[in-house]
Amino acid sequence: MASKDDFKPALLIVDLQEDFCPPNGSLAVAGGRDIAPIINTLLSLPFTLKVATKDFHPPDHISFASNHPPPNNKPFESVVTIANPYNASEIERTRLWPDHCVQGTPGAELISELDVAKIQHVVEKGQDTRVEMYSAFAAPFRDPPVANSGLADRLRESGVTHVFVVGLAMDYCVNFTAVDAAKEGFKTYVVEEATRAVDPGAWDEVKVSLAGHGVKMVSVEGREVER
Ligand code: VGL
Ligand code: ZN
Repeated sequence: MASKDDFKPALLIVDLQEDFCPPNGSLAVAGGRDIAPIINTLLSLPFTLKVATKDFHPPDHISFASNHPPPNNKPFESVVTIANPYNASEIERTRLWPDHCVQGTPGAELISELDVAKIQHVVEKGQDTRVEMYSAFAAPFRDPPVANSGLADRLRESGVTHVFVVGLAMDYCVNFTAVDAAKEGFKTYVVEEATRAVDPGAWDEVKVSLAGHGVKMVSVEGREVER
């Protein structure tokens, strides 16, 4: 028989920060601010644990186009190779961005529309200047792992079984965070109305990829969203 212990859900609010939101964010995601009300509604529900993540970069972060020499230094366009700092043979190709979410700047703040008083734990990520870190769990490097945030242990300590991911951006940090949550063994969902993409054209492709990793897209209506 299913018991209450079989369902201990966490809400993971990814990077709902000024720099990812119009009108002034340096890496504004279209409609990013519009998801705050629905996330506040989710925050009023009895989740076992409510977590917010913050992209939190030093000014010399490797993902900023401004920190690379020309000609391969165009925000949104250029792609560079990043190596695992502890194992140069493990490499990742990664896109460059405008400077964003710099530690201590207003752009790194959670947006004021968010009901932050209901958030119990904040994860800051992307502090290691040498690696990109879309996932709130760790950088993409696995051999050896880099920049473990401790989030998986925090969720397990609370007995969390299911993880509901919302926030920004659907095709980057929400995507990678949800995939890692599933890899960590949590039943993982992305709430469709509570996220927005940097590249809306990538939406369907990301959905298929999420499904391939066992992550389900759900709607606040309660039905599973068809893909
Ligand atoms: C993100 C690009 C760069 C995100 C973070 O939060 O999705 N995207 N850094
Ligand atoms: Zn970033």
